Amino acid sequence: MSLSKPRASIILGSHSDLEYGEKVVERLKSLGIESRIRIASAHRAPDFLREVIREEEETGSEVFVCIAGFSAHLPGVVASLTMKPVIGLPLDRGVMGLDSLFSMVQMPPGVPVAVVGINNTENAAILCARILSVKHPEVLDKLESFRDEMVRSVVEKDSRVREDG
Ligand code: RP5
Repeated sequence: MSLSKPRASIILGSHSDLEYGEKVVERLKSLGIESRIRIASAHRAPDFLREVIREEEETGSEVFVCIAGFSAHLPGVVASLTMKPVIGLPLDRGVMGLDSLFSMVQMPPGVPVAVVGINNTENAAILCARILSVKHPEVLDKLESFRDEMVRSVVEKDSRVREDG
């Protein structure tokens, strides 16, 4: 068991992204991970973003989840300013989310961002948990229970459909 608590930071490009950030926080909480939301646009407040990253690192945060829409350079800029793993969650705010997906995913070699699907708050949180589980066995236990529950649910649906058919 690691001495530090598993902790992540959620950075939003705008207050208007808040509902997505809250979903990520909720899922992380269910997996025993502390997190907090910050708002710091890469385009509108770049110097402030730099401060936010430093402050979040000082809290012991080990992963950054960056959520943004439109020309979503937030996770790429964060990845350039920290050595922690960065997850990008693109939002469907413009051209069906493809604008933000492409802005996040095509990073220059050397500065990776792990990008999940458009609006996929669930996978952003679970990927974050998987990264933290390498160091925190209590998170791994929770992820295993979560996976077992998914299996149970599929098997149950299969047997229900067989019985009905
Ligand atoms: C992006 O532009 C934000 O991440 C948000 O998704 C979008 C719109 O921002 P607001 O104009 O609502 O602040 O930078």
